[in-house]
Amino acid sequence: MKTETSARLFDEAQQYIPGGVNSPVRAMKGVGMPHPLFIARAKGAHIWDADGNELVDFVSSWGPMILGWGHPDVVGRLHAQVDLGTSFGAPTELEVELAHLLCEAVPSVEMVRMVNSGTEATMSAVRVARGFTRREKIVKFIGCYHGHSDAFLAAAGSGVLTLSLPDSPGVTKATTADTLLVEYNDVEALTELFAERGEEIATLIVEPVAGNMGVVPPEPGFLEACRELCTRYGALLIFDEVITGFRVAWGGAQERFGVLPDLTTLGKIIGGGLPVGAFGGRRDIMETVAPMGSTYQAGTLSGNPLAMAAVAATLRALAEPGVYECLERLAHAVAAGLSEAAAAAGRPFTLNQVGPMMTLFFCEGPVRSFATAKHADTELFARYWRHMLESGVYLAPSQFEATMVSLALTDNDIARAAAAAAAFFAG
Ligand code: KE4
Repeated sequence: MKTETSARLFDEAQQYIPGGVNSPVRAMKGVGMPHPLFIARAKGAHIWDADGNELVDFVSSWGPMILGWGHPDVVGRLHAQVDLGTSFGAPTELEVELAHLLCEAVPSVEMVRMVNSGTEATMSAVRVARGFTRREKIVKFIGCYHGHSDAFLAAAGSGVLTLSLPDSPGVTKATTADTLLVEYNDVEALTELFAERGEEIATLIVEPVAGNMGVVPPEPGFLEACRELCTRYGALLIFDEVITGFRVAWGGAQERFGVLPDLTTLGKIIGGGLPVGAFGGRRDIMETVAPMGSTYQAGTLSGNPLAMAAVAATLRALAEPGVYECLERLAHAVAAGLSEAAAAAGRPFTLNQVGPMMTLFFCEGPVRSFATAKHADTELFARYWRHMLESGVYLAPSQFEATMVSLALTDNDIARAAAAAAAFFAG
């Protein structure tokens, strides 16, 4: 596959942008590429790189593009808004309409605040939870990613239960000392932690379906335990639905699994490809947010009309009857194509899937936590990823990310991916 233009652009990009990319995972280091692909345009479920290579996309820009690219309603609404003005720094009618729509759609959300990224949403939700409970400790799960604010950049420390240490230069020990870590799906360890420190815990934040260690579904009882322990000890439960929101169901994972958090964070899909995040939840909690309450949170471009135009068009398209049934059908076809290929070749693999998000792990299962996900053969995954790319199929360039299904995928696209995977595993 010719990629000279991407190579040239990468050489130049590295002079002016750290690592040549504006977000690390785009560098494609996890799949042994000498340089990332620079993308020129996209339409439907297809992308074209700077060298003109056409690829079937299963990344969806890490989740947002669930409608595919160029959806006429989204494009039309954006064009119209450009002529009306892209940002006023003042409230608009559209923000009211969308706040109402989000409160209708997400079961536990009674009030919502728009922000500009998933990181802003989770950072703000944790601050609100700490302000509301007047407590400082937060609980997160190893392998879950909630954006790059300091409190979340914590690595498992030494053997002491849940001790965490900074996972990045620039993050202080004092910050991560308030972050307690537990393995995903480990109800026993979580229960033990709450028994020991429950009175100090402001909030537990969880990806209700983990997507950042590869896809790891909640085992039966796990989300219920998170809910019950938070209720029992007076902590707030935050569902980080930046990936799962409007992906695994119209009402997100909380609708699909029937567990209601106190706060929910959203991003990705709701922005339809523009920078949008949101946090919301119980009215009594959200009323503590400035200017109504004293917990401060702000943003110049929060709720800006251009982004809200994309939100409105995207959510209206997703609200159409039959959309999520169609997504489930497409997702199962993708999963079948990939897993049958591996099974036919007798290769060890584990497919984890929750509707339109999935990961094919290159190891025996079950993959139920980061500790087990780490058994995956990342070298083999990298060879698989490069084979799929050469076959015209663009997957997330990391074993520890998700294959995202969009409504724009055709049966031909899915057949192409299945054939490419079969060729790889048979090789
Ligand atoms: P952003 O700040 O990147 O919009 O969202 C942070 C975030 C929060 N919560 C969850 C569950 C997330 O998955 C993310 C961001 N996800 C990564 C990839 N899985 C974004 C890709 C990137 O970092 O470039």
